[in-house]
Amino acid sequence: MSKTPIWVTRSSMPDFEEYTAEIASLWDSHMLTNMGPKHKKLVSDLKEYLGVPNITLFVNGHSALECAIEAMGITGKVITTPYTFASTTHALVRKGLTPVFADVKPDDYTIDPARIEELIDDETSAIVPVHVYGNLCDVDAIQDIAGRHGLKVIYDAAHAFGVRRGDESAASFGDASMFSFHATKVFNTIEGGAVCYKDPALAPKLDMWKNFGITGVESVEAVGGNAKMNEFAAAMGICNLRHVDDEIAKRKAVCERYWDRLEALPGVKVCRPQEGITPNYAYLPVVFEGTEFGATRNEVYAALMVHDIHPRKYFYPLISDFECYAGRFDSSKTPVAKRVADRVLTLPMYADLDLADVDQICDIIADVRR
Ligand code: T4K
Repeated sequence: MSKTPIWVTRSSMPDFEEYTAEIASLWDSHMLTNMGPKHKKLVSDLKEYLGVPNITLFVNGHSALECAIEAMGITGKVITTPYTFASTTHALVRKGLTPVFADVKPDDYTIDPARIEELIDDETSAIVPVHVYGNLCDVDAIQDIAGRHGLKVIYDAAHAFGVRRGDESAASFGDASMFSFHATKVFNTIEGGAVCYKDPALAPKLDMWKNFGITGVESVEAVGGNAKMNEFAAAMGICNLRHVDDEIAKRKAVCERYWDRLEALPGVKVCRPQEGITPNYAYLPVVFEGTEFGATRNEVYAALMVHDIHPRKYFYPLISDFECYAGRFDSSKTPVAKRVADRVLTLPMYADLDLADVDQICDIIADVRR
């Protein structure tokens, strides 16, 4: 067993020398932020890697989503999922929108298209689904609904960097997709994020919203914020992108070891890759069916913590049960999401996690059963 603690994830980093070589030129230019050369290079590298025509970088994924909402002029109600990280719903609420929660599918925990249409009314302007854990939403069904009702679609693709359906990257669906490049993600820029989009007319709007509404040296057209990615973050992205395919291959080996071991246990549900999708192995969610498994999710959590192993309950509590939203939502209206949130545990998952550690974690889980 490796040295503990073992955290739910561990940031991947380039070699120190590779990063210092990348940032050396900043000591000549003294240009540390505001869309400098590193930022420009990362934009072009990411366009190529993701195969998208338009991408705008941000200081983090959350700000990217808020700016996309502003730039696209989303208003009123937005159909979304309660089974996600706080950021997705908070972005909507902070921009004055009303989230309307649709339930998720029991197989991959993404929004259930069959539950969307019944929630649409005259005030609905958009759908914000989440490719949760890197599982791709049912993008065709969602596009069909959006098309028939004249709604915009913005994907929260925070977990889906590198995921593909055939030749299409996860960045190519809907009107726009937001990515997180946070330290805990498959591809990181320390903190960072991006919006990929179809309509090139969005580019100047996103640039304006992320830079105080400034459109020229003497013109400020909107009450924008500051959400720019700095040069050190962009340099980290340039380095990490060189190794991201390796990163994903190493993650695959870790995931497969977990799946093989855990699927042998009754009452344990893992999330195998979806049919026809090239996954990125971002997270290792496991659902424990207490009666069949012989222990609850919380008992498994406690048993691992005793060994200084730190899984997380991503995503519990359900957003509709957050204290800050008390009295606003009813989580019993999304029973599948509620059920999964009450039973899920995301296990330690990162490229350099030893397979011996995976075995040890699986042994501890197997031993918890009564
Ligand atoms: N939408 C979705 C669906 C998201 O999941 C997220 C973020 C967003 C939007 C917003 O994107 P960003 O604005 O963050 O770009 C973490 C991340 O901070 C967050 O980015 C992520 N989702 C969320 C699922 O997980 P915490 O509060 O659980 O992270 P924390 O600090 O407890 O870290 C977890 C573990 O990661 C640590 O135990 C150790 C390891 N770690 C952490 C950091 C900060 C590292 O190895 N290196 C590090 O630098 O939220």
